[in-house]
Amino acid sequence: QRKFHGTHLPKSLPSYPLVGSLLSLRSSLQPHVLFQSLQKKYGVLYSLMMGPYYVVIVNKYHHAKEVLMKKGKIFAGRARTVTTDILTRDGKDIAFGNYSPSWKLHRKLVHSALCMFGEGCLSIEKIIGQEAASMCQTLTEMQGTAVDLGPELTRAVTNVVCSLCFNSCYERGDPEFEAMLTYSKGIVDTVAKDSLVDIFPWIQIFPNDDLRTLKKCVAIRDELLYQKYEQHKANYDDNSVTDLLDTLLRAKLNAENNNNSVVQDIGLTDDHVLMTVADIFGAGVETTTTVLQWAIVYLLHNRKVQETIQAEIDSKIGFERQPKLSDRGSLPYLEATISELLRIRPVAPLLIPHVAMADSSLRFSESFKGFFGSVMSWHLRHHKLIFFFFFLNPPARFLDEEGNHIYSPSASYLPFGAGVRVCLGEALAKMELFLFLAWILQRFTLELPNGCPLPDLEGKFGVVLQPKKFKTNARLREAWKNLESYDHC
Ligand code: HEM
Ligand code: PLO
Repeated sequence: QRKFHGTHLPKSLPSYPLVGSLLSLRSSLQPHVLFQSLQKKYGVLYSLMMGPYYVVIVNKYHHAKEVLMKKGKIFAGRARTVTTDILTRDGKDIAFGNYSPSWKLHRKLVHSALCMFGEGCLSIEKIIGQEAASMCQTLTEMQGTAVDLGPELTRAVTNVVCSLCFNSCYERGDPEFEAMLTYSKGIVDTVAKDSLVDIFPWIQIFPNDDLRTLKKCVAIRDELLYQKYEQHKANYDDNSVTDLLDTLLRAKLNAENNNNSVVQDIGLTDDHVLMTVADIFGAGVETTTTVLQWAIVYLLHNRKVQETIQAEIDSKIGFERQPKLSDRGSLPYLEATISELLRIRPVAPLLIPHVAMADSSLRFSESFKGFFGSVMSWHLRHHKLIFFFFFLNPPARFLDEEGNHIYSPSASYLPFGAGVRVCLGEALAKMELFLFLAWILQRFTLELPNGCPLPDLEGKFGVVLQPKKFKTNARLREAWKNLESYDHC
């Protein structure tokens, strides 16, 4: 066990040899709710032993600001765990990889590839619009039936990120897409969810179903990725770099032309390139799809919110044209609803745990190299409010007196994190959420099918906080009943 000689260490949960504080963490509550509730007893900054790891739970904005921004670089490390190592070939990706020159380079490359889509001819707005049209066509065909919209939302979001990463997209029923749905579910169910094997790596010597599933799913994902990589290498043209994989290949080829040995040093090996694309693909699909599903849960629980958004869309866009990104300013209630969704059901309530890479301190406490600081963003957004009632609140808190959207009503609203490790896909995710929801609500009213219970509000905690499966009936609104078809992907 690590020895601390600081004077003001945060109050700690009881801890025992080997197991650390795990006995105090046994609870029916999900981790983000449990961590929030423990502060009543232990204060806003408290610590615990996750097996052999010293963890500090940060509950207040001023501490989070220190960890994420003021000392962002010091706390920019990530924990190496058994499951994330399997997923990322030992941390050769962005999200679970340590702060390093290669991590910096890959973030920059992804950033530049995402910017390329902001303006270029393959504008992101056009891509999302095509996918929204195709999705609405399918929803029209499914009308009157109780359906799990999950796969259709996933296909739309996957196709956006597929265009960005590989310049390709999936038709409905494509076997490769079906395989992707299956492996991705397997990964989400088994990776980075504070499982015992991540806390006590030696446990992996015993048979472990989750680990077997994870390895199988990662192998299927890698096979698909490898095929895309080979196709891109074969067709690579320096004058036509149109997607993320080409952008990474260009950087790799340039480095190889300059000096072969550099490729290893700066992290442009095949493994690094593949793991960066895998991250963006995985993050791009699972996060946005999850928020869209929460949006439907929220609208089914709050019919009035849905009606208000529809009235706003009807008066500002009407039925003659499709929603555009430039409508964001004139649809403040929809924007406020999205902000509210990200507050009450953050995709990553605990962010991704940050690790101190050097000795440092947090206000009133000392910390040491290797100190594993989990930034608790959940409570940062929830203090003064009672968790179970949030879904009953209309999203008015994100509107000012004139009804304009307030982007950040409180400094502790951090759904995408902040500082050096801030989410790379924030802008993309916001564009997608706005356009997909505007398209859907312009055309459909989302209803609870007869005999189905209202969807569960708690969700399933894991690497993303997902809603449980539920069914919806998307009813075509009167104005659209005579419309024949939409553009296809
Ligand atoms: C990291 C939220 C969508 C790519 C993160 C983090 C959060 C987050 C909380 C962790 C920040 C930290 O560790 O401090 C969200 C939410 C999304 C979303 C709420 C949707 C509404 C996306 C999309 C992409 C993406 C669409 C891809 C294009 C990433 C990457 C990281 C990340 C690569 C790791 C950054 C790093 O460790 O340096 N996101 N995200 N995210 N996100 Fe997102
Ligand atoms: C989702 C399942 C994919 O198959 C692999 C994958 C890659 C990147 C991960 C993502 C999963 C879950 C959401 C994560 C994202 C990186 C950043 C994002 C953790 C595991 C968030 C919300 O932090």
